[in-house]
Amino acid sequence: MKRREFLKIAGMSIAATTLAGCEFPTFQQSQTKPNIIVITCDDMGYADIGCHGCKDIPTPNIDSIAKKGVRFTNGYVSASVCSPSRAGIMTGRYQQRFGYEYNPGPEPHGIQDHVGLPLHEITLANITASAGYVTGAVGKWHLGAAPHFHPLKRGFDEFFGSQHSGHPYFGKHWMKSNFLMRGTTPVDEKEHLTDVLTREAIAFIEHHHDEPFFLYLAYCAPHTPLQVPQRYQNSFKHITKPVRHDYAGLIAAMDDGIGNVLAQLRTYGIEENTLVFFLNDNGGPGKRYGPRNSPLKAGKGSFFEGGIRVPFIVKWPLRLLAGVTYDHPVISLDILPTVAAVAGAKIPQDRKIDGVNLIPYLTGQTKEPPHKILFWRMGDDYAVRQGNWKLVNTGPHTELFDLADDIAETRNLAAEQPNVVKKLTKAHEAWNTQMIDPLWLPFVREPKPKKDYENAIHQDAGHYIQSGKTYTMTVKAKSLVGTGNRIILYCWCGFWDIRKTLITSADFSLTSIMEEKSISFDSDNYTGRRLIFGYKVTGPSPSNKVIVDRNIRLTYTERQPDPN
Ligand SMILES: [Ca+2]
Repeated sequence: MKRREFLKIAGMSIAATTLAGCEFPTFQQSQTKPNIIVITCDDMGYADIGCHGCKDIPTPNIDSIAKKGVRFTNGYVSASVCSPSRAGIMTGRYQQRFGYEYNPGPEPHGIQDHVGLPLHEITLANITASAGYVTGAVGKWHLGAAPHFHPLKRGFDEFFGSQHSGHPYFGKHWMKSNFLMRGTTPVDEKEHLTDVLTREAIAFIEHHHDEPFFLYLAYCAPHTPLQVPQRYQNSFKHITKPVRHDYAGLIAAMDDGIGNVLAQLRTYGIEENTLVFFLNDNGGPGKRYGPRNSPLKAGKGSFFEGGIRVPFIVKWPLRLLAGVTYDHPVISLDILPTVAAVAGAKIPQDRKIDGVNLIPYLTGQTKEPPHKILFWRMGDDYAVRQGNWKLVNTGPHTELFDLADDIAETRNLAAEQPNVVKKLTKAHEAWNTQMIDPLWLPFVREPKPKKDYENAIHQDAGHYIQSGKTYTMTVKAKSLVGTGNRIILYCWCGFWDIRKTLITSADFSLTSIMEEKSISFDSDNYTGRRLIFGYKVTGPSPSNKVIVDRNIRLTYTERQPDPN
């Protein structure tokens, strides 16, 4: 078959620059088992990598996976939030088959014995281990925090990371159960978490390059908190919006890390026969946190395309073509059967595996689309994709889109196409009967009474607190009339950017003269956390009788050594 003809049939398109000289490698070239690496990132925007058109953040290393492999233009995950998405990746099954519908909540919700990947489920690590692979997980686990859900109990030989959920890049997590660990032993890290995870992935390859290995590398980036490594603080001066600027630093650190991991494969001469998947676990959560999902609609938590269509790329130089795109819909559930086939492992026969082995589709052996239909569900919300039709049901609203010419889901065709709506709804109902009820309900945070200082006027300083410093905030204010009016100054640090912890506050009486008032704190207990500052005026007549100079000064100096 002529190559061009083959590509058309297989639903692939090829970049003009890579067409010349392409030859399909044959399976016989490899007598040894390929190594397998699955790299996930966390909450990245659809439009935030170069091969998806990103202009302001360079991602040459992620792009290099696409240049040397296959990029899925309709690549989906099975959930729009972190943890259920990882349950789908890890099992190759719609996670609703085993009740994994919602994220585990914070303590104590998320550390219960039944909140995690059920023990009867078979993981990617079980599959590869059964074929003689050494297995390692590095990064965010997020498939249960109780001891029996630990990666070492789920088929992995080695683990470095946090078990409960993601982890901040500097400092400790606010949940006691979510510490960094090697195996099960807590570790204390001073470096940026992305660099730490890269270091561990590189070490894993170094230790196991001469045997078949499976590495699951789950970066926490670019999920909040937006704590940027120092070396990228000045790398993105062209990005003026502070949140996007910091987010860019997190992407850059991860992209560089991925570059170092890929370089390690070259160091040992095993790049050609290593299969690498790269994908994001769910859509970007919105511009407020830095990501961009354009041209897709909505983001994390939604079944519009922005929540579930993600960057999804695979390379295996020995077997797959380089620099091509594959346009039929695929889903993260396909990773497990693909990995099983590549590893020469048996697929469990006692359960439904929803994913398919993608290799025959990517090599042209199979010309049909891998999936006739795809489903999503979280609570009462659901979505269905069949061909180019996409049904999205959110509560009482049912919307239908033709993704062929409306990727942004702007034109609801439900009223014009009632038969399509009926057909997809019926398909969803049939699929739904195979799923079970959620094993746990979503965590709902009880609204807490507002603390006094939460009514204060406050501002994000756009600065991460550095160690060994004394920080000072200075405000000028006066009271126009009467006595008793006061100003209270506050410094907070942000954890997940929105959760504030009070560092210090002080209450000052005001006079009729504009005077400076300041508060200071030593930085060491708050290093790496985002500085937020603010003030509140109070007293018998503060509302229009107190003048505060908008020019609030924040300074920091090296802390004076202790005289003792
Ligand atoms: Ca996520």
